[in-house]
Amino acid sequence: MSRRVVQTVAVTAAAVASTTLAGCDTAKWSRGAMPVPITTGGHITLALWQGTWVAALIVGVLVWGLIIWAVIRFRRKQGDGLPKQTRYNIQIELFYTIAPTIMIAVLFGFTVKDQTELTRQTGAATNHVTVVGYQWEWTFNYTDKNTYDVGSTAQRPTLWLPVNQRVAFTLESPDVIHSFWVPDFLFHMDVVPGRKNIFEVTPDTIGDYKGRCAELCGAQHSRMLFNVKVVSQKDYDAHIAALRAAGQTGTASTGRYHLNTDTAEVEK
Ligand SMILES: [Cu+2]
Repeated sequence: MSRRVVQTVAVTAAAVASTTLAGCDTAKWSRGAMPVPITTGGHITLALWQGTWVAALIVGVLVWGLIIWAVIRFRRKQGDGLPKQTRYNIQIELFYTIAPTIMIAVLFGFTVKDQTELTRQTGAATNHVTVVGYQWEWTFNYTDKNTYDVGSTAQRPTLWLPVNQRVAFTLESPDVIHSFWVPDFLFHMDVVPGRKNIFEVTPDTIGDYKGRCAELCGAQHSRMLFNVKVVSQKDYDAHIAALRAAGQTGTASTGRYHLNTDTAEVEK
């Protein structure tokens, strides 16, 4: 390869890299475009994501290096004859079968370990929320507080959670499969009719966040949005008291909705 070609490639690569990286949030790059986790479990997911990328990059650099080395080292110098052909090389075939199998096994092992931790039920939750996802809204039943909140077409529902308190979610659906997703949790779980899906989280950062349905559940799927507020225990208690004062006591449970696409509302 001539020196001029090498220089052109290097300059182009540097220009592309600098324009791509300029203006990008470097912290976001280090998270692999993931949001900042707001739960203790979210940090586990983020570490798995970052570790997988690092492992993939190491393998990628090795493979790209070997490809470039082979292209340069074995480039055709003269004549049209084929170079020496290699086939049925048992060592190489064993290597490229066993090496990827080991890589996948390692990734699988870490994934199973983290998934087990993320879906572990400690039984130590101080708050219990039964989430009902239905076409096309969300209801949040604060079951141990005997109160609930429900969304309407006019107003998105807001899920309130006290900071640093373990919360146990039970997910229910009276119609089709939805998926309860708070992107900043770095976690989502399907909401399946006839099943009670359960998971726990501990939110550790006060703030306002967004939630959505992550399963294409029908024509108005895009309408299934909700807000999440992680607040101090004092603010949480005040909000629960306000819901009760507004007459929202008891449970707005599965199967008690008018499943009308335009006027989904709770029947009390
Ligand atoms: Cu949905």
